[in-house]
This record gives sequence, C-alpha cells and structure tokens, in this order.
Amino acid sequence: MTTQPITIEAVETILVDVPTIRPHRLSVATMNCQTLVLVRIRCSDGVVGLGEATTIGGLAYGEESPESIKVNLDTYFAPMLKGQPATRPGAAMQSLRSHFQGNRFAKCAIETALFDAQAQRLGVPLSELFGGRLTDSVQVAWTLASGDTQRDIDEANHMLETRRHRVFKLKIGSRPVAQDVAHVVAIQQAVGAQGEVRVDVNQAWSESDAVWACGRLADAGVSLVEQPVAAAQHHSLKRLTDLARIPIMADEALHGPTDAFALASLRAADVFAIKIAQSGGLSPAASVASIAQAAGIELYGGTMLEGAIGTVASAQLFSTFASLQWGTELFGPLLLTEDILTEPLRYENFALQLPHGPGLGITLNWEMIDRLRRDTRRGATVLTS
Ligand code: MUC
Ligand code: MG
Repeated sequence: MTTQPITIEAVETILVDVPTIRPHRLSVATMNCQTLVLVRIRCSDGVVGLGEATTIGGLAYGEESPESIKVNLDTYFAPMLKGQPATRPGAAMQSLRSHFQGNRFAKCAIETALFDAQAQRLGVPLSELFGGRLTDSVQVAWTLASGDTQRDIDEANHMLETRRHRVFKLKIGSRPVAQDVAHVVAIQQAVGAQGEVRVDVNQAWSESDAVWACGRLADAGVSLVEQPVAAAQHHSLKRLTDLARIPIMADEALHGPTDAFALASLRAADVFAIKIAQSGGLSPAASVASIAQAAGIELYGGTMLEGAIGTVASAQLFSTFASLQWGTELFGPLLLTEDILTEPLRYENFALQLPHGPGLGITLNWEMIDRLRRDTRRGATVLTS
C-alpha cells in the first residue's frame, strides 16, 4: 500500500489592525495601532498551521511593511509552497531561502506556520521540535513608552503592584540626550530596588552621545543599554561595549546568523536580543542564540511587538535555550486592546506561562479577527474557517 505524501494545499494571509492601549512612542515612530499579518497554511491531512508577521511603524523599523509582507507572501511564497511536502519545514524553508532574498519577517511567518502544523501532527508542543523546553514560563519585561515621565512612573508602579512586570525597558532617543537621561533617572529613582530599569535607544545616538549617556545611566543604576547606535556601526557598538560600565545589547544590528557571527567575532555586544522575525525565522533565531552562547554573549528574548501567535512562537523557542540571562519582553499582546485568542495567554508572577497543547497551543477567536481584519480579500487566497 502506498501512502500519499502530506502536502501544502493553501497559504492564506490576513491583515488585522489592532489599536494599542496607549500611544507607544519609539525614536523611530509612535504607534497607535499594530498590524498583524496572520498566516494560515492548510495541509492535505487537514492540519492548519498558524504564523504571524509584524513590524513597527510601517517602514520605520525594518525593510518590510505589513502590506509588503502580505503582497510578497501572496504573490511569490504561496505559489512556491503549494504542493511541497508539509512534514519537512526545513526543506520548504530551504527552497524559499534559496529563491527569495531578504523578507525575513515574511519567512518567519511561514516557518512558524510550518512548524506549528508539524508539531500538531506529531501531537507535541512546538518547543519539542527545537530540542524540548527547559522551562514552562519565561520572565517578561514591560516597555514604558508613553513619552511622559509621570505616566511612565504610574504605569511601572501599577505593574509592580499587580505582579505583572518588574523589569522596565524605557524607549528613548527621540528627545535631546540630556532630556532622555533625566527622564530615565527619574523613573529609575521612582522604581528603586523594587524593579529594574533598562533603556532601548533604537539606534538614535551618535557614538559621543552614547559615551556621555552610558556613563550617567551606569551611575544611576540602569542595568542595560539596547542598540544605542546605528545598526551598521558594528565597530562603534564594540567600542561602547569595551568602554561602558553598563552592559550593551545588540538588537537592530542582528539580522540573523551572519550578523551574529560578525558581532560575536568582534565581541561587539554583551547581550544579543534574539528575535524570531528579525532573524528570519525560528531556526535562524536558534542559530543566533547558539553563536551568542559559543561566544559567551548573554541572551534576551526580544519582540517585534507581535500579537499572540508570534509571541507564543517566540516563547516556545526561548523556552529551549539553556540560558536566558536577561529574560524576555514578550508582552506584545498586552499592548493591544483586543485579544485574538479564545483563551488569552497567561501572564502571571512577572512571567508568561507557556501553553502545553500541541503546536503553538492556541486557538484563534475568529469573531474578533473578522471584526478587525482589513478588507483585502480581493486578490488573495481565502480559506474558509
Ligand atoms: C525593539 O526595538 O526592541 C520591543 C519592545 C518595544 O516596545 O519595541 C520593540 C522593538
Ligand atoms: Mg530594541
């Protein structure tokens, strides 16, 4: 008896616009809404895998926008995937990577959906396909980015009181450097020993701004500085890492394993922010983490402010890391006014509790998605739910 191979039948993409709970101010953009690119891959055995791509502020953060991700998935990725074996995510991704340049966020969404489908098929959580989880929960930091010092302090106190978060990452870089430092010092003093304060500059400083500011932030007791200078300035990042009395983290400088190797060879950062989207998928993100570990660089689980799908996919991978010294910032769904899951992700005791079900272990709320979806049905493949 010959068994039919299980193949990919259809790839569906949906844009979902979800308002944020407050304006989220970064040096590159202010967000009032997050657009989730939801991906569903339907396979010939009836299994449907889920993936997601997001970015920040349209084209402000990366080279892909939600709209370009959708068009590229619909136009190029979907036809190439159709008919390929569904049970070998590595082989499907290899053919995408050899035919299509860049498009790391789009590739991540597809790889997530393929691994979700395969893990469901095998009846195991997605983490088991990456070596198995070492933990059932990951610590989650919160980003203070209202732009207003007192509002940020109130928000931090609320998070501490409710035991939701005790690590706070402050988004800075859009104001003059001395003003930003004063803002951070005020919040650090208000939070005190109850919590921990870190900053993310999103590439906004010159090297001399960074040298000046890192000294003051170290004196104030801030614990970490993320991506202070432009992503391409690896040597500048290295000089800061050598000089600073505060750990320096690479984020935008890390576009996958090749950058990770270059930065690790220079020892240009103390910590790597591992992001599945920025790395181009779960497997390359795992490689970035391995390169860091081999170089003695510590790990942090980053976010592209994904909704529930990207967040839980990231958590599944991060839970397999032997060490995650700086925890994670997988708070994306908490920044959104609406939940697209039937059962929300569990954030308790300063941590995200990982689901135990097969695959990603989540179920989508289609009523909510239909309410929030952008009307892009014309021209796209649409599966019936
Ligand atoms: C980034 O640069 O790290 C993570 C948290 C947040 O507010 O923005 C993201 C992106
Ligand atoms: Mg960052």
